[in-house]
Amino acid sequence: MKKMISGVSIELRQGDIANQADCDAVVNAANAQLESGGGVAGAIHRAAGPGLAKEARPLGPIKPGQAVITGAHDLPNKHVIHCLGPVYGKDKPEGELLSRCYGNALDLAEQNEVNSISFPAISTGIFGYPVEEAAKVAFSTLIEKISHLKKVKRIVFVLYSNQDLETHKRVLEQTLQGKDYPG
Ligand code: AR6
Repeated sequence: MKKMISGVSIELRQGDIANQADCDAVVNAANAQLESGGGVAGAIHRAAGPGLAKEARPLGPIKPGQAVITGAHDLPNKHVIHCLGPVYGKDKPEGELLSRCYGNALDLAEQNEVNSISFPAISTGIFGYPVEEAAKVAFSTLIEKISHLKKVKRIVFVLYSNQDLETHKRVLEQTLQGKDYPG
C-alpha cells in the first residue's frame, strides 16, 4: 500500500527492518542502553555487526520518546535512528511518548538529509503497546509533520506479520478519511 501526501510517500510493507536496502535510514526500536536485544533491536544489531553497539552505547542511556542517530555499519543503509518507545502501562503518557519517538526520528532524518526512512511498529512487541492504538499515534504524528518535511520524501512502515500490516493499512485509511490532503 502506498499513499502520497504533500509530495511524501507513505508505504506499508511486510518484512524485516534489517533488510531495507532501498532506504537511507532505518529506525531501531531500541532499549535505553542502545545495545542489542530481542525483536527489532536484535535483528538490527545482528545485521549491523558489533560496531553499531560500540558507536551507539556512549550516546545512551536515552529516555522514552528520545531518538539518537548513528551510522549503519554492515546494514545496507546510511544511518540507524534509535528510538526508545514507552513501555505500555508504565511510561506515561504513552501516546505522547510514542508520538515523540516518531517526531524526533523525523527531525533527525531531516537534519541528516535523509530522503527515505523505514520505521518498525515501535513499542508494539516486548513493550506491549496494542498495535492498533500505536498505529493511530504513528500515523497521526506523521501526517501532522508531513507538510513540513523538506528532505524526507519516502516513509516506509515495515511490519513483521501480515496481521500487523493489515491493521496498519486500515488505520492509515481511517486516519486519512474525510481529510483532503494534497497528493
Ligand atoms: N523487522 C520488523 N519488525 C519486527 C522485527 C523485524 N526484524 N522483529 C520484530 N518486529 P520489539 P519494542 C516487530 O519488541 O516493543 C528489544 O529487545 C514486532 O513484531 O522489537 O519497542 C529492545 O532491546 C513488533 O510489532 O520493540 C527493547 O528492550 C515491533 O517490531 C525492547 O525490545 C516492535 O517489537 C523494545 O520493545
